[in-house]
Amino acid sequence: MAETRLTVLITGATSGFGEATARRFAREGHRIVITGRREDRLEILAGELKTPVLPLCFDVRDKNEADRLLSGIPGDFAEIDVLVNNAGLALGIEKAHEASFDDWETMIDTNCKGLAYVTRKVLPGMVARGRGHIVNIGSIAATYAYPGGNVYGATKAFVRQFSRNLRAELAGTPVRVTVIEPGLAETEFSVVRFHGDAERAKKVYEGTSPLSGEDVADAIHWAVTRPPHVNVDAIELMPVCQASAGLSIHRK
Ligand code: NDP
Ligand code: 8X3
Repeated sequence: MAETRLTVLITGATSGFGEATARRFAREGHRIVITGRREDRLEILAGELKTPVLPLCFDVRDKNEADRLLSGIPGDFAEIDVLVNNAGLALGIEKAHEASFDDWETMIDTNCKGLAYVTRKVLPGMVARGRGHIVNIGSIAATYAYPGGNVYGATKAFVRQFSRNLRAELAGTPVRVTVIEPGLAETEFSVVRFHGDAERAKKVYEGTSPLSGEDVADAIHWAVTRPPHVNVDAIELMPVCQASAGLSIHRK
């Protein structure tokens, strides 16, 4: 049992970083609210975590449903101490002039608008209670451009700047804000990006030692467990096999 039991809400806990983060905090006895669209996975995870767990099945793009469920969080779970805004996705790797606009809209609606809805809903309680920590999951794609990164990278730049602005606005309150920006990590991310093509997704990680969900959960956990006067503003982490390669020059 943790010395201080926190209530931790993690969006997108049905796989990858979110699931690993739920398991990490649950191991220490914290109360966990897990969310995602796949109800079966939420139920299975809730059954496996040996700590109080509340599964909330909703799509972060659905503002009304997010409002309804987050307003109705019962009893002990209602006072969120830590919000991990993790739900998100990349769709497609085509260059901008060939990419699907539907994919772009889905990324903007999920990674920007969904994250903003959940934050707007949870943040007032944190400020009123005088405690709380928002951890936003950005990406190295916010900083480093790559072909096919177009709107995905831009949504993650939104996440980074939104996090910085929250920090600026919350100075003077005890509420903390962190943005975590991972690089190559093997989760279901690439299967989703390639619209379910698991073979193509596997190739992304061939010959590499990518980050795992647990590596990112570890960074989140570290940021959250610093002393209350310490705000970890940002963490950028990559696997050792990855590095920013700088600018490219196209020659005729
Ligand atoms: P996964 O695909 O494994 O997990 C994504 C999670 O987000 C799932 O639980 C999914 O749940 C949830 N999710 C997606 N869309 C929605 C939605 N509309 N409503 C609610 N939940 C949603 O990928 P990762 O764990 O890798 O990704 C987690 C975050 O990390 C994302 O924001 C991603 O952009 C970011 N990231 C990933 C990197 C990587 O290389 N893997 C690197 C840097 C950042 P469900 O489908 O059940 O709704
Ligand atoms: C995921 C990392 O480099 O595939 O955010 O965009 S990358």
